[in-house]
Amino acid sequence: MGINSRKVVVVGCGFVGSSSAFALMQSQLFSEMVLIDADQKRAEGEAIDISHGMVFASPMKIYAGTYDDISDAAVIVITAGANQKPDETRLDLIKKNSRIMKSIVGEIKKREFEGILLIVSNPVDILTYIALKESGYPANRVIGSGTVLDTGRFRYELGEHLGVDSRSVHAYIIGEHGDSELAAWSDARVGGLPINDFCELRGHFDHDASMEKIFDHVKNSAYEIIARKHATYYGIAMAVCRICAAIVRDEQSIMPVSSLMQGEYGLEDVVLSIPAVVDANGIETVVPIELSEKELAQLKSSAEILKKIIKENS
Ligand code: 6V0
Repeated sequence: MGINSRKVVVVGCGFVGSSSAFALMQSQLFSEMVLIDADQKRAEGEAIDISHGMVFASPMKIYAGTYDDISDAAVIVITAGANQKPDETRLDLIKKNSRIMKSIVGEIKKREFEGILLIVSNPVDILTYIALKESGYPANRVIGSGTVLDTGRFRYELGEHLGVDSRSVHAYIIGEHGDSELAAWSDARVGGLPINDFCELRGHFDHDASMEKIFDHVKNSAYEIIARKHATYYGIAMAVCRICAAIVRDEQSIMPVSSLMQGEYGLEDVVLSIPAVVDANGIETVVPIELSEKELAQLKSSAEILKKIIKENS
């Protein structure tokens, strides 16, 4: 059937799916958007509501559809599944959401879909691994949103701390999108300067304490938001939009999506986030940035945690 590069599908129209759809409508990246949810009425309501914003953005077709509408889509964004309740970790969602992911990928697989699967539901690394195995698609076509959001939060926090535009901060959160993630401090730069040099330029000298505080904020921000408003969705919606842009514009942008490790850092058969070049084919190549010994050990331990969970649940 071929790919219509201006068509996107969002499966799951809860907080994350509807916010992503709303952001995608405003982004003007697509001319057709299909919304699918187990609760068909919910998908219909979101499609109508979001369509009413179109006159203030630009024209496109938005409708609640079925899996028969997916075949020519460039990207299918999957956000279906339970979200974290206060005091739940992302990994607590595994049983419910892996069942949902398998059923959705089963439906997709029955059709001739040749585009990119973008997994957002949590635990995102495990569910991306499941989607990859269930679909049988090549690894470049199955991507998780991974630590793109966490990295956005990290750059935001660093930007605030240093009084600099967060877009001038180049620093990554890598590993699991969850409790075992880590900050790749040794690679972090601001405007080309190693991060500690930029900190000193701004009068900050207590690096260890600041690094710990900033990383804690980033790692715990989902918990902080959920404790206050029971879900997180705007940040991830923008991250979804950013990843879709890299795909449909064939941008070759570097972002820490989660993807299958194939020997990088000695890791195999596990999905987690390290920076990767993202283009129309999904993952063009991963970019194994240089890590300190401590960071490498943390990354390996994050991979072990994910592998153990995959093993326990397969
Ligand atoms: P929500 O508001 O409960 O929405 C979930 C939606 O999924 C509901 O509308 C359900 O009807 C629908 N759904 C359930 N089963 C199916 C199915 N089989 N087919 C189609 N639709 C189905 O949850 P929310 O939108 O808040 O969260 C969705 C997922 O995103 C959760 O797993 C979150 O943990 C995850 N998030 C991931 C983030 C990331 O960075 N990757 C960030 C925030 C949330």
